[in-house]
Amino acid sequence: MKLLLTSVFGPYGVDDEYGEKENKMELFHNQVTREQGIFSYRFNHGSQGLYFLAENIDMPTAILDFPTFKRFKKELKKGYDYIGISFIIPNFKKAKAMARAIREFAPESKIILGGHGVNIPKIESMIDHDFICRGEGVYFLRELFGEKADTPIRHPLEYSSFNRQVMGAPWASDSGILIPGVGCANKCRFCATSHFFGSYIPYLKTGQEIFDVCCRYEDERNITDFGVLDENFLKMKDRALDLLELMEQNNRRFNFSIFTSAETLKGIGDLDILVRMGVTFVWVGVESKKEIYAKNKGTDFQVLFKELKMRGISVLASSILFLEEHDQDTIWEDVDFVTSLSPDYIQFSPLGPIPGTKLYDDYEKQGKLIRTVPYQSQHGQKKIWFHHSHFTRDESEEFLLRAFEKDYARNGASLLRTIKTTLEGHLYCRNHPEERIRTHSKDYEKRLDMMRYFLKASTLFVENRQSKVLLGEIKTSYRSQFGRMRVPGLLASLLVVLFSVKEYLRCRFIGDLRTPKTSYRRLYKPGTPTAQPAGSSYAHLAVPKTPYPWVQRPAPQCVLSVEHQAGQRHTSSRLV
Ligand code: B12
Ligand code: SF4
Repeated sequence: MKLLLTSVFGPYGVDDEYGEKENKMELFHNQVTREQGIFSYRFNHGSQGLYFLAENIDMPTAILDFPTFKRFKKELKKGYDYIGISFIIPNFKKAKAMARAIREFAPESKIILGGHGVNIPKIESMIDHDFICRGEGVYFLRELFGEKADTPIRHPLEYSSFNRQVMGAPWASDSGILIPGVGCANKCRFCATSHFFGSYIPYLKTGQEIFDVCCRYEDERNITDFGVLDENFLKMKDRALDLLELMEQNNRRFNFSIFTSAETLKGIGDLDILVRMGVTFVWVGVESKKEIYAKNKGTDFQVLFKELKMRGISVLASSILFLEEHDQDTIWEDVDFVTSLSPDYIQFSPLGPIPGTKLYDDYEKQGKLIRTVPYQSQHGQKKIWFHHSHFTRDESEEFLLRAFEKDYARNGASLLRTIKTTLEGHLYCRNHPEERIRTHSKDYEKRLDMMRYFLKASTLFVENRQSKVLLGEIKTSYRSQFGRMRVPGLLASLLVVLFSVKEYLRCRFIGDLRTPKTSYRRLYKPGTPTAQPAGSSYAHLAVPKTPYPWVQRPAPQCVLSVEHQAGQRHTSSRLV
């Protein structure tokens, strides 16, 4: 018996019969820094759910991530007993075409549908299938295959992102993914994930379990930076504090980029705890100036963000446009509010009634859903798909664009904002009365070393007044904190300039599309000697083509795989 798990096929981010050009397979470039030109970050993220599922079932499983349709059809010939397709709502048409191809080319294979796409109403009559997993997948598959449901969760070791580029310069994959749990208990009205999973489902239930996974990452892969895929990581406060205690007791230093909420941060109390934990990036939902959501009640975001940033913690704030109370004037009050908080990054999302959520049910009852908008257009980077009293669909596209532009003009390039925040954090730690905070200044220093190489290219490409102001402040601060740049640093900076010129020309004359390559992981059974080392499927994509070798830091004294030596070159200096 064997299983194939696959994501939907590419190309992504193009106008074709399956999708739209606005639906790129990129987080920052599509949803956050999208209007920041060459300053926009270019990262790809693997389909983590597939690796997580494969690691936690005994059934031998192969993984096909980002296939082409042709490659997918070729794989079908291998005679899988089960084929699981993971898809989200905007990729409905792709999932449907894949299921049809399975019936045609592998009629013996059983089809399992999973991922957020299964929330589409009447999905069972729309896509060929044998099984549908609605919500959490590990326990579903274990049950389907007759495996023991209560086997402890095995956490895979995977890169958080790959194929990374900042200003055209390759940025090695040096951070791992951590998935402590799925879902969220808060169940905000619009939120897809909290409704999809019912409530919060912890995979790693204790601080010790998280700590053990982090140690495995460090011992086996030399990874100490983590992107944490957990909707509200610190909400289980005791788990977080136990993790911190273990890190400090065992002198293990990790860094975390997390999703959280105002309410949870306030619950933590002393924000120095975040510094001690190594939290360097937080994604917080501001949503609106009005306190519509319980998680934001009584929060002074000005103070909260200031406190985070002065500690060197980069803030990504998300804000929702086209709420019921927005008209063509009041919408700017919210844009003005969130941009005035000066977070390092802003994600503007149009309100999106997503099946399964309370918002969707409400809008369905009120007859607000526009039924003629196809699923591939319901991705949130172009037009709304409901009737709004004050915005047409075309206007929504225009307002969304202008909100991103406003943030860029008012706050400057996110790359520069985050460098400034890191500089502030370095000073904060260096001058802190407590030794356990002071020791963290070294981590900031390493990141800042790397970030400094981007200043020359930034000077060349700076696009607006606020970015210029930031650049000036940053340069002064570097000189006062670290002195002048040395020759190796200057050479690295020039290399970044070359990369950025090349990238600028590529975007100008060829187009700015970047799409992940297919990644295939051969059949394996977790925990057996034949198991492929986790992370290997992306390793060829993760290694930067020409990093800046002469500024290489001495490698730690331990034996690393070839992949790792390459990926190691500038660890510790990660933006997200
Ligand atoms: C990482 C991520 C991305 C990555 C994509 C990586 C990839 N390779 O696909 C990037 C940044 C590129 C991205 C892009 C987009 N994303 Co996205 N993304 C996420 C995010 C933050 C994490 C996904 C994840 O890995 N979760 C962890 C794993 C463990 O959970 P999971 O994937 O859901 O899998 C579990 C179950 O669903 C189930 N399962 C999943 N698949 C399968 C398959 C089988 C066979 C089985 C049995 C079970 C199963 O089992 C797993 C374990 O329980 C989620 C939000 C979230 N926190 O989940 C949004 C999310 C999935 N994205 C979403 C959206 C809308 C988008 C975009 C359209 C946004 C945009 N406009 O740019 C684009 C689409 C890009 C494209 N062309 O397809 C929505 C989907 C909404 C919906 N109902 O369809 C989510 C839920 C965010 C939200 N709005 O709440 N995204
Ligand atoms: S706090 Fe965030 S993750 Fe939790 S329900 Fe609200 S929006 Fe969703």
